Amino acid sequence: MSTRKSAKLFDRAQKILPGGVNSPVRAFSAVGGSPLFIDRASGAHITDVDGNRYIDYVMSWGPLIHGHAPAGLVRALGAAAKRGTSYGAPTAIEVELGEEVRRRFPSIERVRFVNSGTEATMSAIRLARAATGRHKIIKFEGGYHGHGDPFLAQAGSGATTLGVPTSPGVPPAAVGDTLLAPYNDLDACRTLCARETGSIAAIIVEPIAGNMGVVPPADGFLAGLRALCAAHGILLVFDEVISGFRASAGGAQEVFGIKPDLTCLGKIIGGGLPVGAYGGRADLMALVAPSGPVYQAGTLSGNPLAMTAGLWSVKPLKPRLYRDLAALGERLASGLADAARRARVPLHVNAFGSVLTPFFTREPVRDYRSALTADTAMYGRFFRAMLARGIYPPPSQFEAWFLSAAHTKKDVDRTIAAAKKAMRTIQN
Ligand code: KE4
Repeated sequence: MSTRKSAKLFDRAQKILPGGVNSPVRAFSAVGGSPLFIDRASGAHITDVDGNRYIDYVMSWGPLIHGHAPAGLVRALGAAAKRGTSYGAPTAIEVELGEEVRRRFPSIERVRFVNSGTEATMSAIRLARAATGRHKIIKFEGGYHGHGDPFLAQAGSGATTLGVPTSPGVPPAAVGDTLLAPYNDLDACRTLCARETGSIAAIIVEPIAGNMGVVPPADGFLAGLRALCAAHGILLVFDEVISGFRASAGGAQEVFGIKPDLTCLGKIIGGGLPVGAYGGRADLMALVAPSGPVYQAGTLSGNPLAMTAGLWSVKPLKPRLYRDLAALGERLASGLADAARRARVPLHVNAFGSVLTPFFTREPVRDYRSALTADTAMYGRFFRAMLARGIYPPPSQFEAWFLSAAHTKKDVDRTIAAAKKAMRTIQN
């Protein structure tokens, strides 16, 4: 399998793009080798510029719950583009998508569309600070909420993958109000709330963690956070950029029956085009400009192409899809675990519906510290062995594998067969 054209493009790319990429995790620096340049994709498959075809489990990091380039989406985007790509003015379709979001997420009484998950979380925290008059926030070790300054403390995803959980360039003042607690550790949160009583504006949490790898919430964790926030006048912010429309059509808040004060969305809500959103209680959102003084704006916010892709993606989501995705996810998770068992490779697979992460560690992974026990070098060898067998997993141990409606049982069984062979080659 030649990857000569990708290698040549990567050489060229590194002369203009920092690290040759536009987002760090894509650079393969955590798994070795140089990144594949993708030429096209369809359904559950991507094809690189050398013509190699793979079953894709990155799926653009989550937005593509219907798979790559569904025919209906391509048609809808073509028709929308003919009417113009962006007006910088209100449109009917952004209202329609907003109403659809509220239908799926009853806690979101008002919503503002932005262009990324980062913008959504940055704006939600600004709003929480304005609404409470408080400055501090609690985030969780290994939680990733985009690259906004306040969040780059013990951040997950690419920040952990690169071993730089706290980034240079972030002045101490920018994270000085960011308090950290281990994920799934309610006692640690209680201690922080008691110590900092009256100064915490928000607790921001991935209700199903995806950026230290997949780590589901422990029983009672989310309900405990909800009660803690109510007791201390703290706003509960669910970062559902991954779990929104992914864990269910109403996200993790529907699955666990928890009503946050604010929710951040992204990924699926844009169907593969740049969209983020934040929303929640009407009294809070009324503070957002121009209805209130909290400033936030965006040239391309709510642009008609992205709204078209988002509406096309979220409108047809039905419970049956989630049942099918969960069954496929379970099949893949147990198949990977079985492959590791046969090869005597230490592996702990965390899964939730259509997302999962195989951690190369003996111990259960319940938080960032236990996730960090994973053998990232072994994950790198596994990644390369899978790539050589036509499977494209996330190029990082600390990311989620994503399934879509386009993945078939045959794809999953092919993946498991490849894993059985790969596992036999990765022991040192
Ligand atoms: P974006 O700014 O990348 O659209 O969203 C930031 C973000 C916010 N919240 C959560 C829970 C997220 O997972 C993300 C982004 N996710 C990563 C993958 N784990 C994006 C991939 C990348 O950085 O290239």
